[in-house]
Amino acid sequence: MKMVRWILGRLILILNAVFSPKGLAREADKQQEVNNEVKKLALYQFEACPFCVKVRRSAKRLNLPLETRDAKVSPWEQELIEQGGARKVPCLRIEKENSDIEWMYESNDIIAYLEKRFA
Ligand SMILES: N[C@@H](CCC(=O)N[C@@H](CS)C(=O)NCC(=O)O)C(=O)O
Repeated sequence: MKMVRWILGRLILILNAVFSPKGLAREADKQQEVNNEVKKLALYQFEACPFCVKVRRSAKRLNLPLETRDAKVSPWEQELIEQGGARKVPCLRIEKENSDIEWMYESNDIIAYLEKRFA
């Protein structure tokens, strides 16, 4: 079972690389603004998780230099469990303007949030 999951994961990564989405084009100053805003976001993820791939593709489509953190390794795994509340990925860590932190689970919710904010 572990082997099947590993093979499927690799297949997803290959297909993702082959059919990589095109990034949204913005004026240089607008892109710089977006890049600065994205510094307040981090995606806790597993490399070959299909839900994480879906979110990464959305970030790529929106041309967001989104930081990814491997939730299988320290310290991100502990941070996700202790601060986010569950060892489940994808999870988007959002630093708000007032420095509050929001932990957003569910790939569809994360994608909707990114599109609403950056599309
Ligand atoms: N409905 C969730 C499903 C997420 C999900 O099932 N993630 C798996 C990885 S693919 C997970 O975090 N499992 C917990 C674990 O492996 O410890 C979404 O769309 O984000």
